[in-house]
Amino acid sequence: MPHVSIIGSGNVGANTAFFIAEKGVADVLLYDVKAGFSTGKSLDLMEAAPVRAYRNRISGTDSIADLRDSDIIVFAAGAVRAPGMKREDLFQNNRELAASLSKEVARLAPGAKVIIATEPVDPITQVFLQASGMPRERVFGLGGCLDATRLRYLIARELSVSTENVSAMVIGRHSDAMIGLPRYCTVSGVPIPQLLRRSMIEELLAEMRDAGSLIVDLARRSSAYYAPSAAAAELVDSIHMDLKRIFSVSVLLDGEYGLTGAALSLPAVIGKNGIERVLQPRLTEEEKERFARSAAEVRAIVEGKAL
Ligand code: 2OP
Repeated sequence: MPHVSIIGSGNVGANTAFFIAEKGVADVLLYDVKAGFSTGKSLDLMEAAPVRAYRNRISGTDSIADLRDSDIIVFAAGAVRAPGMKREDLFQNNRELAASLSKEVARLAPGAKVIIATEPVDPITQVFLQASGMPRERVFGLGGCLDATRLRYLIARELSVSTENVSAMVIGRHSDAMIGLPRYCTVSGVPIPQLLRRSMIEELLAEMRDAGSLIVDLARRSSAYYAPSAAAAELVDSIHMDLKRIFSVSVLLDGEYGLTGAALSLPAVIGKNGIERVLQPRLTEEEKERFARSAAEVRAIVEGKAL
């Protein structure tokens, strides 16, 4: 039976396991370098099973060798932001970890589909790909789909409608430069520019952009993890069940909009093979310029050049 493993049993890792189990998708193995951490977390999660009625097993290990032949791996290891930090401030800290663990993943589970949740997600996705030698279809990051779930909530809140009727599209960097595409955001099929004033749309886009930082500032001790975990669990579900749902994920560009060599979010069909197709929504010239600028920024971060 194909299995799902999570590297890093902190808030994002453990909650992703919880959401996967609650949805009844698959058994989950948690791994963390901190001795006993994953076993402790998995015990806590399993002791909730009788009440929450999930039937999947969540287990924990201190041995990375147990990840052998995993079918899906969520990479959630590394430092998270403290108040006042930008996501890119984490790059120096998290790049070595991602590079070394990616080699272990390539050795133990060369056929795995890997979802990167570690920040800054676009450069870390790229580092993981380069160090592991795995193909872009099987290593991609949690970017635009997290931003889109936030925007869906904000649009629904503003219009007093169910979030279920709202869809949203956000592409580009998972950073202050993220690109929301209002004309591709709909409420029951109706594009939001027909429902909200331009100034209100701008306000909602700014709220989405600042959501991650606001949560760190308010909570003081941890960055967001419920929405990131929920988005990661949806990706696992779409891969495991071969649903071919469309999510905006951070993918290494290979000619999209004439660009290569940087990971940025674009909508993609996610199924049992990972990314099965990358979609290229029609962009305005201004959006294309912003997207190209973001690609250059991600390249500069990965190459260690100052922005
Ligand atoms: C966010 O909250 C975790 O940086 C991530 O957007």
